[in-house]
Amino acid sequence: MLSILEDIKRTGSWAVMGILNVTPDSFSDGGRYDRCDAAVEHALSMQAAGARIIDIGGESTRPGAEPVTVQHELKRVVPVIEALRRQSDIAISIDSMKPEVMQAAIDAGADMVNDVNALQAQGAVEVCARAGVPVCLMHKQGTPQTMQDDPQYRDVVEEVAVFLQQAADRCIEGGIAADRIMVDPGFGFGKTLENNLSLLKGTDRLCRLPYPVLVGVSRKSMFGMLLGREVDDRMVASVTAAVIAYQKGARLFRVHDVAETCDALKVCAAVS
Ligand code: 7PJ
Repeated sequence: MLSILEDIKRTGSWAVMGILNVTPDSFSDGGRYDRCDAAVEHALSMQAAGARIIDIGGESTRPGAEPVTVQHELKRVVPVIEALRRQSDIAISIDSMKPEVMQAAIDAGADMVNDVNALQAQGAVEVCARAGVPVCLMHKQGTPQTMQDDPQYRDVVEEVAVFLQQAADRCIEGGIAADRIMVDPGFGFGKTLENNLSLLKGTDRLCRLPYPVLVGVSRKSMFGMLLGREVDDRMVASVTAAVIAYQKGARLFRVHDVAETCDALKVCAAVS
């Protein structure tokens, strides 16, 4: 994982992170072995399609989603991380807000931590500092339960940039090396459609921070609002937004449609 970040900083290369949700609503019912098997199979297919990182999450952070306990989250993610680690050397990211889950995931073979809460939970910075893993710090306003109720900003791009810089400062003070930090504006996390579009347009401002920028726009509701399309019909919009973010300096892309995004980014890189 560290070499991916070094390449991005040294050569301006890019990387796609494939999304692997192991939440119950993402998988059909069945035995744990089946679900774990299916999850690993999907991860390997995303690797074959060009993903260099697999982001494994066991708690839905979609608007209105209910929180899950540490035990539940661990039961969902740890077997999948262990099984994927046995079958592949791909970089594994744990998508969690909980330090206990981060630690268990790292012990099971995860290489980085992706936290939509920017390591603000008590003990989260310590876990990541001690393990020496790269971290992705994301901005959100409010909690997943309430964040879409009435988001408010004076200048969304500036406020997100300041938040991310302060989050990074806090991590560095806590012992995380600066070269292990990525930042993410958090599309859809306490943002209106207008806020999301401002952030996409302002990605170049965020890329002036001294950290690689990761964007997650894949299939998000901003495209539902803009286009009136259902979640399974937002691939072209998602890839287009990834291309725009790339042109403005983003280099890490958290996506569902790995092959299509990789094609688009290869074209971008060939002319940049
Ligand atoms: C993001 C995420 C994102 C990062 C989710 C969804 C919601 N992590 N986890 N950035 N989104 N870093 O995929 O629709 O945008 S969950």
